[in-house]
Amino acid sequence: MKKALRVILILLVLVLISVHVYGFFGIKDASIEMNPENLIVVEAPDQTEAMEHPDFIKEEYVPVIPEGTNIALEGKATASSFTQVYNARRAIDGVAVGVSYWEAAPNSYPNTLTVDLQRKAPIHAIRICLNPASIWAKRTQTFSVKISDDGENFEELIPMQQYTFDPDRNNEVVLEFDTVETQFVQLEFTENSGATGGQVAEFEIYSKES
Ligand SMILES: [Ca+2]
Repeated sequence: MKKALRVILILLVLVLISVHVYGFFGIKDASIEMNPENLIVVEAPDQTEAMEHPDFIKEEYVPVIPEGTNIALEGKATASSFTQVYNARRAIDGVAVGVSYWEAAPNSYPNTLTVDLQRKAPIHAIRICLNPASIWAKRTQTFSVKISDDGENFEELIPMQQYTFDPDRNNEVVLEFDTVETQFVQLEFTENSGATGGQVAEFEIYSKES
């Protein structure tokens, strides 16, 4: 009888140990964790939708190219002054990017930039460009437009006004007017909020008669 009791006790201890060990290794718990039904999936916000929000979209700007031909490319440019290497020729070389621009000597207003078209021609628009890169931050420049047949006696075509050059709008200012015949076109600058003198990367003068 004692022997039977000892066997029962041993079996009971073995059962308890096996349950304990089974639980100790957590096999049951691991299987629960691996079940996809028990996973909590946290979804990231939809970034595409967020980036398409109107507050994050820049209006696409299409550069304004006047009708006709830019005849300034055939002309000769002079200026009242220039700084470093930024001479007047750089304003009519057809390149608006990089360092191809004219800049007047510091604090020497008024500054003039003049193009001799080499002949009298009908013109109806001018386009003044700065480098369109965003490093050329938004600025204002105040200038007038004058014309002349002899390069000495100028008459005002467009009065002195302040214009905004904005890299989000190609850093360009386009002025259109009734066709006039002239050989010389001059810009006279009195202010530039982004530098100490007038700056022009391209001074384009448009004619429908090339
Ligand atoms: Ca240029």
